[in-house]
Amino acid sequence: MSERSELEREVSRRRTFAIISHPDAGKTTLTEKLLLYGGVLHLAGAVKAKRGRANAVSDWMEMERERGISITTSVLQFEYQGLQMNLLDTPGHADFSEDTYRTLHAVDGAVMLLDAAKGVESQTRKLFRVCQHRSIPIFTFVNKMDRPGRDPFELIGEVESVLGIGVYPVTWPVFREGVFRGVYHRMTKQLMLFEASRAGSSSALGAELPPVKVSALDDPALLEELGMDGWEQLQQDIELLDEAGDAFDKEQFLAGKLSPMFFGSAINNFGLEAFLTTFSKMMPPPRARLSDAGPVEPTDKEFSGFVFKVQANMNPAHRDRVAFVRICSGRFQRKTKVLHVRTNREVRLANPTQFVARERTVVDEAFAGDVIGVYDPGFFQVGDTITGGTKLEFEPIPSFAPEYFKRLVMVDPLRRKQLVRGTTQLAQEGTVQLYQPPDIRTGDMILGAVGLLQLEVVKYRLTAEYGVEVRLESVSVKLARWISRTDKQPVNYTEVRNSIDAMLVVDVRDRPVVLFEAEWNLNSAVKFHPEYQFAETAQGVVVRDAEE
Ligand SMILES: Nc1nc2c(ncn2[C@@H]2O[C@H](COP(=O)(O)OP(=O)(O)OP(=O)(O)O)[C@@H](O)[C@H]2O)c(=O)[nH]1
Ligand SMILES: [Mg+2]
Repeated sequence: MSERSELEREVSRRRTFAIISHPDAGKTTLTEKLLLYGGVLHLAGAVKAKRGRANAVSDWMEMERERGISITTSVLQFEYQGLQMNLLDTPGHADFSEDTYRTLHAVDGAVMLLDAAKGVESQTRKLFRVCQHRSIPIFTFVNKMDRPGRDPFELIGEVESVLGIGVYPVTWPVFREGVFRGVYHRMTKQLMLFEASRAGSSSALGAELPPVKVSALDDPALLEELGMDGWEQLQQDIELLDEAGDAFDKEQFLAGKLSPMFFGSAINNFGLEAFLTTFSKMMPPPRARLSDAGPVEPTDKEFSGFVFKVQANMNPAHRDRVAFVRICSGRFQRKTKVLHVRTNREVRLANPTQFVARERTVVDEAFAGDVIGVYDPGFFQVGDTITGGTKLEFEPIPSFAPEYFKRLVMVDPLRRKQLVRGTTQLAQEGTVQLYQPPDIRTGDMILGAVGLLQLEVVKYRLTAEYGVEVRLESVSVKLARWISRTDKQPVNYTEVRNSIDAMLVVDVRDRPVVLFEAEWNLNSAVKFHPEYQFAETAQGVVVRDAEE
């Protein structure tokens, strides 16, 4: 087979997507169940109680396991029906949303989870907006159907009105006396029933797949299964959907304007097979990505990709750092050199790996659409482009101005070296912003974060991963802005210090930042110093919730 057609074939079987939602909707649970269907996990059902779920594969970080929440995005690869899936399980908590925003840059589609009882929640709204900004297809999965929830029609209405997107229900929930009994697939016109004894159970079921019975909607046996009420309800619902709803419009779907909706219960494996088989048919392969040199097609022969995440200490035994690369075009081959565009250096990507969470396998080759991890000696930054030689750069990934600030105080001054290493690495990862006075690296360290929990993570990880105890003290800083000159000249630090009522510091990449005590100081700086720009993001677009 020619190289060209092999590349095309490989790219066409890549599917790269993120699972997003408000905290606790069940992303990690769904992730594990999908891996189970992909044959990767022999023991799914590891996400049990909120705490102490020692086996959750994608929540590998010590603190995630203790608290039962996801703190950082996890990358998981599995094969399903000949497709190579790259799944990214994101954290739901708003304090970690920067991580999720970056991840959304790396995917071609998203699965948005809703809790059946809660519908569209605040964080769902924000993340959805980021997806919309990128015009990627979005699937909706209504989870936790095993529990009393809202009316499915009401949920559709809420998604449509709150998110401003069309909804096409692909599966539809079926009940018997209010208990979730199965789903009807409107495209294949099949009904899948779950074993009655398991309906309503909320406990993880272990590795087995639940038995599924398929029959047609007009099967008289159905009456017996669902009872008169359930049977009538189903006929009515389907009739209503067929009459009132729009037909499925593929163009709208691909543009992220129409979301196929599914119902189920991740923890019980209910409705997942119907979801996954249809998802794999609908989810598109990688598409062209924008760069400053124009669109880059995934089937372009030259390799290209960008770093969307850097993560230190994934493996406590190695204490190394991994840069996550989304491949945008071509084929990646181990041991070949690539161009690191920002520094204009040729680098050899060492230890390219694919993941099931923390488990790594070395890969010899990977294709556009794949997410791989590469060993990072310390020079990769989020947003960096790498190519086979062409000098192009993909769209920048924004980093946000923090809203919470703390002064970092060491408990044991003898461990300063470890502290500097730890804070620098965590800041380079993007876990937190680290501010220090320019030039003097022995001065105060100030941490800035988008959410308070981020600061706790830093404190925890400094102890767990670097053996440094720290105290976080309050500091009178309210706002941080990246400062640059309107005329693009370099910023003169002395001039800034003399003219602007703020603390001048630099971030971990040596970019000047001014820290203001109050909104008022910022406003006056903006007003009286038009020669400067005060930016809320280090680069790129601001994706902010308008209501905030
Ligand atoms: N009843 C019920 N509970 C579920 C279902 N799916 C998940 N859960 C529970 O919901 C809780 C949260 O699940 P996770 O999978 O950790 O949720 P998440 O969305 O990954 O949470 P974050 O990553 O912290 O945002 C856990 O206690 C799960 O057991 C479901 O289908 N039914
Ligand atoms: Mg999670």
